Amino acid sequence: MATVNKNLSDYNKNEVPDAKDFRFGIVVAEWNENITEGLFNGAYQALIENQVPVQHIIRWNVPGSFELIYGAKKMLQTQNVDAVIVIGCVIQGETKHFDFVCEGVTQGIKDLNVQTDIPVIFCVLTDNTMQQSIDRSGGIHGNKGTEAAIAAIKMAYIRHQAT
Ligand code: DLZ
Repeated sequence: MATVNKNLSDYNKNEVPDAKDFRFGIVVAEWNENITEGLFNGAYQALIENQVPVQHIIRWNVPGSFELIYGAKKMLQTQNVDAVIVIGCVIQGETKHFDFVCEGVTQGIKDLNVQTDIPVIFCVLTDNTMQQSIDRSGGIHGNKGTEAAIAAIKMAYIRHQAT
């Protein structure tokens, strides 16, 4: 059961604010779909378990992690959301492409957080192997999508409190 904080000074990292009135966007990259679907399921379930109504969750797909920047930007511009979660998975290959995609998406999402008033939560795995990603998308190391959803609820709460 979510615990409701009364104001920002009461903020406690172990408490999840009441999320039933918040709206969330989730942008999901199709590259490494087996991983990003696991991350999405973790995030979606965590939102539902924290009383977010199904109709308050909007999902959009984009081709790859690099497109998460544009997808999140358009989501912020066109949808009534309190936070956006971007979900992707970049796995190290033989070329430098990994570095450029990781750098690009990280900086792009950082820029959105600086430039706009709606928090964008970064749920992009940047792993050396597919196994590492499997382990973090519902495997032995948990689900980073779940953690991203809790972060999104906390940031939506902070946005509304700190006005
Ligand atoms: C091209 C590419 C490669 C090689 N690897 C990945 C990856 O591991 N994860 C991912 O999400 N996307 C990858 N992409 C696609 C890029 O993110 C992007 O979709 C293309 O460069 C087109 O802009």
